[in-house]
Amino acid sequence: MSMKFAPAHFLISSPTLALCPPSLGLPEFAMVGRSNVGKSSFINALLARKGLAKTSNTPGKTRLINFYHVADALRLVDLPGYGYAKVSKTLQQEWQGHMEQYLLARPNMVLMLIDSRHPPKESDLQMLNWLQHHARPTQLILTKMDKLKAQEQRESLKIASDVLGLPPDAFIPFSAEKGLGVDVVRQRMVSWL
Ligand SMILES: Nc1nc2c(ncn2[C@@H]2O[C@H](COP(=O)(O)OP(=O)(O)OP(=O)(O)O)[C@@H](O)[C@H]2O)c(=O)[nH]1
Ligand SMILES: [Mg+2]
Repeated sequence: MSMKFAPAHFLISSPTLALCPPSLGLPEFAMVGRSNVGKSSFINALLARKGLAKTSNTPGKTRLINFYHVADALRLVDLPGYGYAKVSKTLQQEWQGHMEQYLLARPNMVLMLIDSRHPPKESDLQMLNWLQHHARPTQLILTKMDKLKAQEQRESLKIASDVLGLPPDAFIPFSAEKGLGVDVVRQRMVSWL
């Protein structure tokens, strides 16, 4: 398929696994990560489409399970963040339940995003352990690298690697702002198929 990941369009928002569209045999890539880590911006960067996925500085922007249909060859799936979304605990737990059901059933690969400016949190460790426990193929991404100086970028990689117990090369450094890592991620996804 074209490495351009185009054309792409928004397909549907599904509240539950049962209401997700049929996969039609297309591979699915799901974004997970804490609220505000940059999942929706990551999708826009991969698709080179500013504003296709709705982003916001207010955590908890993405609700439901959002499907993007890409080049008639694959789908990207934007998920609500875990962590500090500005919504009620009850609602967060409800999302979490639907998200877990979706993650167990469908994606071929999970892209787990972590904000490079902060060490991974307990909730990240839990998510990673959960994905590993269920043997879900996972690619780690360090987001917002443009916010860090070169030295801080290296430190961030080391800290993330230490906290999560993975080698540094398990993480793809990324910036939706600068386009850093876009080609590497696309390559990784295509070679996964
Ligand atoms: N500087 C910089 N800002 C970014 C980058 N990626 C995302 N942001 C900003 O971070 C904020 C959150 O981005 P979103 O893409 O909405 O984050 P999200 O993970 O989808 O958030 P939820 O849907 O609430 O879980 C927005 O203000 C983005 O503009 C990046 O690579 N660099
Ligand atoms: Mg979002």
